[in-house]
Amino acid sequence: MDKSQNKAIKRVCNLCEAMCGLTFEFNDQGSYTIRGNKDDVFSKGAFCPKSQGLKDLHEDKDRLTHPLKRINNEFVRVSWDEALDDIASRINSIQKESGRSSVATYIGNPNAHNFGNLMMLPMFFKALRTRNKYSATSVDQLPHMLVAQQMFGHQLLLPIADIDHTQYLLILGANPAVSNGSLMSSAGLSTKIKRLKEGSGKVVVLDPRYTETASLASEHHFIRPGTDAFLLSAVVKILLEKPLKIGHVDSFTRGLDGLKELFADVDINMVSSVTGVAVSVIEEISRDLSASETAICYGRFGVSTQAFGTVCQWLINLINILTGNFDRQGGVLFTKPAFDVVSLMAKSGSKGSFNRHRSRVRNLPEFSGEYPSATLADEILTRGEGQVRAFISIAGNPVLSLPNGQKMEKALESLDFYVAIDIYQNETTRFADYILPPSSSLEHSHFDLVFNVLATRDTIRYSPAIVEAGKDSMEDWEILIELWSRIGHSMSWMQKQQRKWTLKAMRKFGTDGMLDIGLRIGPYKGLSLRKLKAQPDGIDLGALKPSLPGRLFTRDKKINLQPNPLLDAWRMFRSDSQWHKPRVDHGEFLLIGRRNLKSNNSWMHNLPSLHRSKDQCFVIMHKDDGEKLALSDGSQVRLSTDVGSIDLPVSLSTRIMPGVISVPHGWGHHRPGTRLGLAAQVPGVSLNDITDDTQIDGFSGNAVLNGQVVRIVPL
Ligand SMILES: Nc1nc2c(c(=O)[nH]1)N[C@H]1C(S)=C(S)[C@@H](COP(=O)(O)OP(=O)(O)OC[C@H]3O[C@@H](n4cnc5c(=O)[nH]c(N)nc54)[C@H](O)[C@@H]3O)O[C@H]1N2
Ligand SMILES: Nc1nc2c(c(=O)[nH]1)N[C@H]1C(S)=C(S)[C@@H](COP(=O)(O)OP(=O)(O)OC[C@H]3O[C@@H](n4cnc5c(=O)[nH]c(N)nc54)[C@H](O)[C@@H]3O)O[C@H]1N2
Ligand code: SF4
Ligand SMILES: [Mo]
Repeated sequence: MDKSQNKAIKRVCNLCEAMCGLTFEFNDQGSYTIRGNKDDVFSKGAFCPKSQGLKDLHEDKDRLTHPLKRINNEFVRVSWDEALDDIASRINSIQKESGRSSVATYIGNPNAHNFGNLMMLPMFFKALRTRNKYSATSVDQLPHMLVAQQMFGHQLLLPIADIDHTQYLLILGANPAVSNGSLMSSAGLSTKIKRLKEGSGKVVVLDPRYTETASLASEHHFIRPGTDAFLLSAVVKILLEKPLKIGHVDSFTRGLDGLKELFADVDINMVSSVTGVAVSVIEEISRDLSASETAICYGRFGVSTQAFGTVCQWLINLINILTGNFDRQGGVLFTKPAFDVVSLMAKSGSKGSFNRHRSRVRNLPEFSGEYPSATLADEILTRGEGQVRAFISIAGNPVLSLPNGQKMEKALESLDFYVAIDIYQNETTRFADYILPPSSSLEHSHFDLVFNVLATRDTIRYSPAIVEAGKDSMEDWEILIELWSRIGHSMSWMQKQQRKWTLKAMRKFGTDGMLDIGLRIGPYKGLSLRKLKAQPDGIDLGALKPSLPGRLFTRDKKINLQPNPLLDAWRMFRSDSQWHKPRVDHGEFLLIGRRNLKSNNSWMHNLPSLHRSKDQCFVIMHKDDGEKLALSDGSQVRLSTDVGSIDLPVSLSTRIMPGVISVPHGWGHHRPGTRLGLAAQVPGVSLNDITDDTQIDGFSGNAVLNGQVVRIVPL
């Protein structure tokens, strides 16, 4: 099909969680422009500058288009068959020699936006049968998922903020005006926040920096990094001291007894001195949360990637339940997605698991079959039985994304065998023996399996390909299935036959076939891919509605307010006495991160349309702190930790809490062996060269990326 004949193709952007509907308008020459689709049932025309990167990404000369094999330290082009056969035989022989778990895998963030991979990965892992699985989950939202699994019975059953209908929104550790929202898919969030404030509603932001979101809100208060668990426990204590109005959730909630006693000795004055938030503010927030007609407590990345991230997410759920805002319009609710992957996972026994086994080197708990990524390098570098010898990364850039990236580099260098499925030869994949590049996302159809589960409104949209796929190209999932069909040992004749049939069926029906089945067996009767395709602007399935207790996946169909593991996390938090008086000496600062609207984690810095903006990689420091260190705007400083040091310029500001510095991650692309022409010219260094991998949420193992102590000296 020659797509250039079409005037316009509608497609959902796959770059972030906001799922904006876009229109690709073609001219007679077959070139196209990208704009927001006003008729889109979900996003109604909202979009951001990153959308322009879709075209750049497709046209990027540095984007790999055929398999590469390392021979004598040079990457050379090889055929798909040669690569796939050799990789499978190497993996098979390493597993045979050193055991299944001697091969590790790492799944990066773009997989969450990739329908084919989400469908294929469980099968792939089943064939690989390694315990050494890692992903970006444990440097991000692991606490959300762990808490959901413990309280609601399913790792993906996350309560979603009904931002379209609420009166009061408390935001902690999130900057949706830049990130466009996370675990709250909703296009045009800045407008929604502004509208809420300008109407009768109220938006309060607690953040160590006066962020872009804070500037849209009714109120902003600085909070000391890493101390949200204190603040949230004070709010819970205050709520429990008043008569509760839990609403209909009361009849299917377990564990209300004894909750008040658990929080009885939380000292609000102490909380105020630890967090830096005034007692009156803590009281007002508590009052507003319980007195507003509808209210939401929403805490995201900044509160999950801290020392007590699991406690934070548990307390946030408690707050929404105790204020009567759970499973209620204007509060938080569960979605009813047309492709109900939540129920399908439950049927296949994937509701989530915790602590069934522990990692070899640091004895960290597994979650849903994965170990915390902060210990991936340890498992590769630490000798002994069970050491990882081979590695497969799928759309991940652990060198720039995991704490202690330099240790990760050493680990990758030491491997016997490494295969990367990735579109770039970048900081991580340059160490690979093979890089297998998938086709560009515009070359195939797209469907959001995960983010429809996390959206603030139930809708469904199908995204066709925009351009014709290259002749010799393979989609991500096709690479996976070809590898899958080649790996594994001692299969029975029957198993081999089953694999052959599955391979044949998958090749024939593809991702669209899988999508069609998912829709047909989903909760909306009569839906099919054919019907969906007939609606290029999507189908609106309505606002979020109460769904409990039916939607719960706990055995007793009750919400568990006090699951034992979360009580353990709570006790760990309460007994960490050293932490009650965090010490920051002269010249030391608490580190927080920062995202930029024209960037996405570590991998969109090679795109001309996003590249034109100014240098984004600098330190933001409070003016008074800068003066104490005799710094002025633009001064170079050295940031160091026990792990390493980096040099960056500072920007002095009053829009950050004194004693705190903010640095973005995902920069530093000029390393030898990368092929990122534009990105390599951008100034910047990798923040994760100094973040300490031993600092984790002691309960879940999630990385601490906010609140680490950094020493600063002027250069
Ligand atoms: N200090 C600090 N560290 C952080 C964060 C932070 O805020 N501060 N944020 C954390 C968060 S939230 C996350 S999610 C992680 C992300 O961590 P990762 O997922 O490891 O890293 P990304 O930067 O998303 O890199 C994505 C990789 O996928 C490749 N890629 C892009 N599209 C495709 C595709 O379609 N197919 C394939 N096969 N490859 C593709 C890119 O080239 C790149 O190598 O980083 C975390 N690390
Ligand atoms: N433009 C752009 N959009 C993105 C991404 C990107 O890199 N660029 N990445 C995507 C990904 S993978 C994710 S996970 C989402 C994340 O999206 P969000 O969850 O919105 O996270 P961030 O934008 O990192 O904002 C985190 C906020 O937490 C604050 N913070 C840091 N430490 C603390 C603390 O201890 N307490 C409190 N209360 N606040 C703290 C930071 O100052 C920051 O403002 O964004 C996604 N969208
Ligand atoms: S907000 Fe996210 S989904 Fe929307 S256009 Fe920007 S990158 Fe794409
Ligand atoms: Mo993320």
